[in-house]
Amino acid sequence: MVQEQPLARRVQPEKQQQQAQSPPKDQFNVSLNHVHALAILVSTFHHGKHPSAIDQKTFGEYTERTAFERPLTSGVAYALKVTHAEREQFEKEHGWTIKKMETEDQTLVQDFLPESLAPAPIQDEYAPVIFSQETVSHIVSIDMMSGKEDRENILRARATAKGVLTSPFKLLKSNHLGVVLTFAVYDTDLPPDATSEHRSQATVGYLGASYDVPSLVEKLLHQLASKQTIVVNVYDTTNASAPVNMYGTDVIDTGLLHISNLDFGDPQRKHEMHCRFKQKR
Ligand code: WA2
Repeated sequence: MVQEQPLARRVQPEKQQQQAQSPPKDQFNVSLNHVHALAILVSTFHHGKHPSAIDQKTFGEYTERTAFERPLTSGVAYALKVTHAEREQFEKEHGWTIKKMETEDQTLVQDFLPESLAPAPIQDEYAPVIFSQETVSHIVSIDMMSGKEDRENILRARATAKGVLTSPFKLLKSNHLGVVLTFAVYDTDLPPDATSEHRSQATVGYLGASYDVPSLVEKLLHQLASKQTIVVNVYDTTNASAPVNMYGTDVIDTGLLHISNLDFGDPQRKHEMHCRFKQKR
């Protein structure tokens, strides 16, 4: 007898195949749009309903089942805006303390456990992660404002009401170079001409997605027929005179070089992917 597969299993393989044929540019675009839609989902069903219709279990299942919509991301999470005055009540409600992001001493990946992290020191406000896709569950309870790159992204996302991207930095746990995309979630419909202070005040949280550069290059290479012979370098070229190498090592000139722009969706950041054949042809 043929057993009917669960819905997730039936939909995903076809979708994955469809997207495997799309150029990287379109894959970044669909990922960006879906992360934006997740921010609206949280606004509608978590902040817009009393009681909320979203908890960690729903968020985890929904984001796992829709992972095919964000083909190049390694995980998504939602952090809440918590002021210092609200901290005690927040921690009592959740049954855990807001943790500080530890960026040093991460050489032992297996030692990375949120429960072993120190409480966040006193700040005006915090951005603790309350919901996460299973793939990034290690960031739950961590104050995203205690990490330099995450903090800058949060501030720029809420001031601009746009999807914004960090510079490349070492992601937690994997220790791989990556970037984070952030959308702010607001408690009211903001007029297009709202000031950045108005936007900041109306902010209730931050929906973010991480892109792990080595695994994203791996995914892109698997979509090429002749992956064995292609050498890839990825650069952050935001500062054209000082490109940051994000992936790949020594560059050997074999004569054939193909450069493509990687568009993560934030016009303030520029990236290039350089592909060349390993052997001279
Ligand atoms: N997500 C995954 N790994 C990380 C990381 C991150 N930030 N920061 C360092 N390693 C919840 O913008 C809000 C995700 C931050 C969102």
